[in-house]
Amino acid sequence: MLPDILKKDEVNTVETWEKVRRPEIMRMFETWVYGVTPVEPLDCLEAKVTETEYLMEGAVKKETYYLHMERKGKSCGFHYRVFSPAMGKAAGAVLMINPFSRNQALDYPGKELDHMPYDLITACGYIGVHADVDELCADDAECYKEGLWELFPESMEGAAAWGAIGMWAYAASRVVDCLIMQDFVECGRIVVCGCSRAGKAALWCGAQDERIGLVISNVSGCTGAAVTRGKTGEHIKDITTQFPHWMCKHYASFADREEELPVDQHMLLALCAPRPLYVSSASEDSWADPQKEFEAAKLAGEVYGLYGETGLEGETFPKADIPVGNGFICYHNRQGVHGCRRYDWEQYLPFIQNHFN
Ligand code: GTR
Repeated sequence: MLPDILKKDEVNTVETWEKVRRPEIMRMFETWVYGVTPVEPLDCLEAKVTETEYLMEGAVKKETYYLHMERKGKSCGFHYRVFSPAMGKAAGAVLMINPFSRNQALDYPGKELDHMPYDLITACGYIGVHADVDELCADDAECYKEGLWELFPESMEGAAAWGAIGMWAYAASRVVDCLIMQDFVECGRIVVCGCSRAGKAALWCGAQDERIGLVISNVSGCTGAAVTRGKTGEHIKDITTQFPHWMCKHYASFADREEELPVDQHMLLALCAPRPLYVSSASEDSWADPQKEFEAAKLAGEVYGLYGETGLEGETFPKADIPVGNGFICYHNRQGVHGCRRYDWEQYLPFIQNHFN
């Protein structure tokens, strides 16, 4: 049985959601799934431009930044690229978490223009930001602790210590700090997005960082947007065996006993409320399970309802390439395989424009 987000209507006001139930669900995700994000401040957080170039005959400015962090004598950092429309202040920012830059074997994020389509994003008047978060936490069970982990040694003990997904989400929030500090965009007009493992990180980032105004999950599947109980394809046992460094150690203890996990992923989506949320799947991606991603997106609507907003109520699982939802939650199941494609962005961008403009 799925845990009930609103405890069978026991939670029926925004106030009890925000003061009681939401913090309770946050704590459960920290403790049992992604691990605890440290709250201790950094001693230094600084982003500097290392390279500037112009693309598309000068229509797009590309700046590469290095974000440097320090705490208690240790330091680490990573690069992110900002693609800006040449004219005027941006109407918003689309931040794409990219943990794939070191891993050449992963080709499904596709070409840069599929994964970070700066031409489409800047044409809408937004900046596109592509953050190479694996530079501060490698996607590697052997060495993921070399980097960001070392900045918070005291909070990193035990089975609820964070894993790579938590660290990538944290890194994305530090990019948000810089975008706001440098006056690129206003707080609340930042979208966080990710494909697959980065989609899981984007959802966790959006749940924790309420400065993010809109959240997009692209094929995030198991431990991302898909309800775990009853799903096809990847399960806790598979993900924690293949990628033991992604989540906290507690999570692996729920392999083959998913029914006992105090949360399920529809509750993670609900933590985005009342901010607009887009979930998308790919029709041939049964490992991620499109039906269960849709189910989670639909269930999350209960919390949007508390705020008087519409989710996906009344919708049934759609045919491929038919986007559904015209409120605060939208969904599509793109025809094809796992990955992020231009088709996906062609649906996300009007959704963002609808809510930001
Ligand atoms: C799958 C993996 C998933 C998903 C994705 C990825 O093979 O099992 O959990 O996140 O690919 O590599 O990012």
